[in-house]
Amino acid sequence: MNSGVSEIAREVDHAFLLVGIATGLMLLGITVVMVWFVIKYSRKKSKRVVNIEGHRLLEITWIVIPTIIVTWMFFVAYEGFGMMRQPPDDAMIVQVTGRQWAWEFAYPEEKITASEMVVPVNRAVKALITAPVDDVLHSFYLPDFRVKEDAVPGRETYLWFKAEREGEFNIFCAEYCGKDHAKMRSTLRVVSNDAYRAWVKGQIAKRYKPLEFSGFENPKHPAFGKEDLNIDSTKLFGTYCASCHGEAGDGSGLPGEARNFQSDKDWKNGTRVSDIFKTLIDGIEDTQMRSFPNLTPWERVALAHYVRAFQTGALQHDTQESYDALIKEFELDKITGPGETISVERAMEILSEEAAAEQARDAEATPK
Ligand code: HEC
Ligand SMILES: [Cu+2]
Repeated sequence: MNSGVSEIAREVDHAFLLVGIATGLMLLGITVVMVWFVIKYSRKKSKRVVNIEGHRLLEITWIVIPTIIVTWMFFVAYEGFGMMRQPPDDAMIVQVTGRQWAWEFAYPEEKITASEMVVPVNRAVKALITAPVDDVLHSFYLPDFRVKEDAVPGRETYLWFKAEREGEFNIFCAEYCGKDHAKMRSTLRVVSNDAYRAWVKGQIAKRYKPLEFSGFENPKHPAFGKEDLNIDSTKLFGTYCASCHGEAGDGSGLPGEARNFQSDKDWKNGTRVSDIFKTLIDGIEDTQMRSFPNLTPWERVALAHYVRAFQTGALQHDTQESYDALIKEFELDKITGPGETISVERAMEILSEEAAAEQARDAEATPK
């Protein structure tokens, strides 16, 4: 385990060491005296027992010294605790959501979400932690930084840290949360400022990754397949879906009758790309199949293809009308123009325009 990657980590280690030494010394002292007494006052040696009425100096000593040690331990820990609970005002915000069984990181300022946490070195980071209301308790744990906080469904908790060196660190869930609790891991990557900016740009560009809209006209067109979207659907499926639907899409996951994708029987919304797309947006009411609002449209499209690929029976196919309806309903054509590619710079522009428009709306909405 790393030590000293942040000030909090050092404070915690310091308090831990002190408590360890103090309790170690007490254990040693008490044991030594006890063994000594056992030998010294052995019945074989002295048969007469003397009743000691009191010894003021001795009593004062064993009250005062431990009190001082314990009080000292308290203040050392209290000081560290105070620091842990007070993130600096300029801390960067990352929203952390724990759900069965994955961590998700949202950067509200940049409007991006990711499945790993990336932060710049030497910058205070405040993690706002939560879990969806219909999920269970998780615990966001950064062992190298000695910080841990519960993710409570429907509530927001927080922790903060400031990484003092670059590197990759573990993120664990420290609260047993069901079948795949042990797999609920992620990575915290602490990188240089420049690398962080580059990462953010990359994430934004990914969100605005162009899609060949001509693909919509022909469901068999490869542009509408997962390859061209350049999204790792296997990973997506493994992260979000396999726990219920099984790695092979056979519904072998969580008990609760998740759909077997291999069978073509009794689909509620249907097996067309547009149907699955909608299932992922709305979920299926009164079942464990929730909505996945955090997925980008292209991730939904990729997953829809992935799910369809499990089918062994007859597939329902989209028609021009069903694609048109999908595009219209979710304004897919507004996300990127048909067949047009945009640069990262243009993506940044669109983003800032969006942010400005949003601010203007907010300003209008707040009464003066
Ligand atoms: C918590 C468990 C769970 C997770 C996670 C989950 N599903 Fe489901 N899913 C279900 C259940 C249960 C059903 C069956 C609901 C019903 O029809 O009664 C279902 C049904 C479906 C259906 C069928 C819809 C229809 O028309 O009948 C699709 C498609 C689907 N899931 C896709 C996905 C994808 C893709 C993911 C990952 C992004 C996913 N699911 C994650 C539990 C889950
Ligand atoms: Cu968990």
